[in-house]
Amino acid sequence: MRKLLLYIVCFFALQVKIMAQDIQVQPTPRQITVKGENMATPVTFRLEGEREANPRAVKLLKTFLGDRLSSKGLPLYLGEKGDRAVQSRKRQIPEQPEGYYLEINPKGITLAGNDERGTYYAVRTFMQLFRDNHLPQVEIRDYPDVRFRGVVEGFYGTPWSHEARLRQLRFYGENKLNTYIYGPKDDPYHSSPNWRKPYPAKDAARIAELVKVANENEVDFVWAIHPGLDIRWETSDRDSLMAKFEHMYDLGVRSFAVFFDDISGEGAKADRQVELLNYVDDHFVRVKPDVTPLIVCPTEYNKDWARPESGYLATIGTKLNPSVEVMWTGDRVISEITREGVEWIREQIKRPSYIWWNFPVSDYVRDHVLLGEVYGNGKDIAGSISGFVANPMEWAEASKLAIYCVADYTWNMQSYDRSRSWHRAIRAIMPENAEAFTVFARHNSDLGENVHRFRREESVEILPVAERFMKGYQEGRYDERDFLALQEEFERVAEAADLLLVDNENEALIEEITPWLHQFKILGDAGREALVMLKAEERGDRELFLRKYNHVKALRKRSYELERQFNQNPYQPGVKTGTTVLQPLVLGIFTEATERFNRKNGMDLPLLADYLPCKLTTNVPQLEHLPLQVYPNRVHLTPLLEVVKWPAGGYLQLELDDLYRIPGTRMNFDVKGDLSWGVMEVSVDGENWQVVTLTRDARGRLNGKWEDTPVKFVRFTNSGKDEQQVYLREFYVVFS
Ligand code: LTM
Repeated sequence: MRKLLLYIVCFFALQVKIMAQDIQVQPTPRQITVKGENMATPVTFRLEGEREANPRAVKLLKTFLGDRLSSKGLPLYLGEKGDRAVQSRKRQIPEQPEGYYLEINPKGITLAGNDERGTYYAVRTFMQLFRDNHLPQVEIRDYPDVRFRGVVEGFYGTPWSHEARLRQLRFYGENKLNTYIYGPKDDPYHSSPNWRKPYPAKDAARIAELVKVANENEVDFVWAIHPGLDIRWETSDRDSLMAKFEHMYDLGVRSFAVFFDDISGEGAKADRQVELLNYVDDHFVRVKPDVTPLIVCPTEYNKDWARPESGYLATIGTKLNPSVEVMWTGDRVISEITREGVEWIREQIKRPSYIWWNFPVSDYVRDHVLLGEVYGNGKDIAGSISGFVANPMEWAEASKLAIYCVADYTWNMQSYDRSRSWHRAIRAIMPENAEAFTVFARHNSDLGENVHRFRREESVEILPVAERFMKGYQEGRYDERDFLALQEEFERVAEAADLLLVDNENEALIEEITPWLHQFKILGDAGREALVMLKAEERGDRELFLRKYNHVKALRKRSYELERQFNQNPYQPGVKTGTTVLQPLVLGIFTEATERFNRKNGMDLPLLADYLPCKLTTNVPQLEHLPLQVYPNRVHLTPLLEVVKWPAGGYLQLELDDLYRIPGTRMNFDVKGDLSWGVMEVSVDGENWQVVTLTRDARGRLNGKWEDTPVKFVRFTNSGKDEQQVYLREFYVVFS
């Protein structure tokens, strides 16, 4: 008998577990208990508590249930702790900010928040559970790990459009993100030159609309100002900032931030910043009862840049009003956030940090799209931070993939599963074409070489096959199954590109990634054709080999043309896809097959090798790994967005592949004052150097040329005694 009982208990436990696995709520709830079988949704619901409950939660629920709401039907109790409608469930509601309790059973439904936002989130969860006209019998107790969760639109480049922002705010509501910080670097009214001025009427009306939609979605719209590039520590500038905040307040904004990132000189002084911030906090933020705590992004915003000797962070820690939130990007500008790192900064600033996570931002690798999994951040940092906002790509829709995962991670860190979350995100963003989008996204996740040395995994499933195959092929024996797997993968790549290019379920997303889809299609085709080349060469089919050889070369040319046609931003123009695994694989197969063909047939067909006629060496730490853009007779350094700290003796050297005349060089450090600290030199052998005379034009750019004798090396050195803080806006060399 006891055995039988045990079987019965186990059977039901298993059922409950199976059902629990079917239940998908985003972000992953803290505690779900399945109480019984799914029930058919009742025809009507009777809403109790409408008058006391959070009006936004009421509105959302009413819109969702529509005609199903009636004066009869299954009772649905809605409200916050303390409201009459949810009185009987008072003790079940988690006593946590934004926490909620949800219960569904045949007798009734309870959606009870610990506060207004908690009720709103209970409704959001209820909406997700309501699937295929069924509701699970469950009890959920839930609350977030991180107090402020969301997005900081803080990148360089084209700011998001108004429509994109509206879509984002709705997306945040759906995913229980509560913060959107408005701080696009290239909005002149957020930063210089116009931060002192009010927005023109049209822009102001748009911001007012964003605030309204943010409120409807229980998102705090935080408006940030970036005054440090040209601020003067005078009363007039302080008054301008206060007036600007008042103007934003009149538009409905109730949350504010001041950013002092990426500046140098006068604006970067900690004492002055703190004086201003405390003034704003004392005379604006804290005198308005409906304004939330001020947020600041300091100038030393990551550990790599923190200099104890400057006393900067110590000043912030000891003198800044304790209620002001301080942002932090981690151990580096772009880095994974660790427990050790957040504990370290907490010590310095005497408060938990508010994480500004620089992912999936791509403003320093603009030829890539970053669609990979969200991983690397500690699952044990929740207690040591006050907020966590992600800095996205200029591509708003494409950024939703990472934002979805950030919502999941910041809500419930311990349960966060990077792969599960990413797959769910894909289905949420592109349900009909999820498979094709998965193929595209898994080959578009790494950033390539970049100054921040931040890399992401890419093409992980196919990587071992690709490596094994190439090794085998080069050694003369590969596994046919690997060949077929690669063939299949390239086919999927080409198919995915085609399917997505005609997709119309998420047009905004497809529009953003279209250049990369075209490039992806070329990659898939080139991969398939390279494999045919390989087989043709093995069989000794000269004709087929040559046909495919020419086709791959033509595809390569088209890819190059695409690079020059789309995404022509001034930083990293072009369109790169599959750069970490698939592109090198195609190149490897093509090269090996062609070399074999040449050997067997006594021919000299050219290879495709990526040829870079220029090499960069430097001892300026921030300039290491700086990608070069090489054109037929010109090489550009990729501009840097942050301030470059150029030490005394620091040099930057370009080595060309041969001797050339240098009809022009240009450097723009965006420095108004003295530039005599820098010297440009050229050399034939890298040992004996000659100084190039530089002339300064009206815009402060340094121009030079060396046409006397051909040279191979060009270098620029800080020959002074002091470190220089400059921007690397432009640096190019023309050679002929
Ligand atoms: O990260 C911060 C605080 N500031 C800037 C961002 O505006 C920029 O988007 C990222 C990525 O390039 N790097 C920064 O330094």
